[in-house]
Amino acid sequence: MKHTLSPLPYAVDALEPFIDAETMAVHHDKHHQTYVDKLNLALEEYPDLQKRPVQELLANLDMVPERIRTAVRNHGGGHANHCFFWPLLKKDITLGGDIARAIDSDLGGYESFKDEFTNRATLLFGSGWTWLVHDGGKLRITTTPNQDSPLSRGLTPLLGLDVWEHAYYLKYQNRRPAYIEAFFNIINWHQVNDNYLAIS
Ligand code: MN3
Repeated sequence: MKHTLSPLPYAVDALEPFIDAETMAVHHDKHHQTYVDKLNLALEEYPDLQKRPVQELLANLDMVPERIRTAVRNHGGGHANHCFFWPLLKKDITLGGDIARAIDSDLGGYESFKDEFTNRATLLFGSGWTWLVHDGGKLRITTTPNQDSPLSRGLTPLLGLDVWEHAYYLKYQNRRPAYIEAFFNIINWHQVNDNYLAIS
């Protein structure tokens, strides 16, 4: 059974003007598709692994044969990170609920969260992701290089920002800070809250 690319859960122009339609189309239809294709290629000779959710493989990379481990980490990570990312984006959603209270108690409130998240995303060298995660005890902000998943570090992602240039270059060129600032207008806090409530 092969992994497949689900359609974007909204129109490509739904996030305008913060993320433009062309970027969304290329990002989803080309970049994400490529991660799916290369993950399938890596798993071709491993039918048992094909059946498992990619999140499970990423949480247990040691159990993935060494021959395909890097491919699963990169392309499986790319697939999982982007599947996680698309539903996190929506305009005009206000922060509230249990996640708001957790941000207050663990991170010192929204402004402090936003400052730290922005700094980590801005300073991340090269390609990678900035995350709001739950570490089993509390919320924290972290980054991963390339397409590494927080799941491989035993962390539960709640919110993630793709800071690869392919996520913003067509509209923002080298201005990563402007892209990061725009992101705060399109965080789907309902989804983040659901992710938080799903932690058992
Ligand atoms: Mn991407």
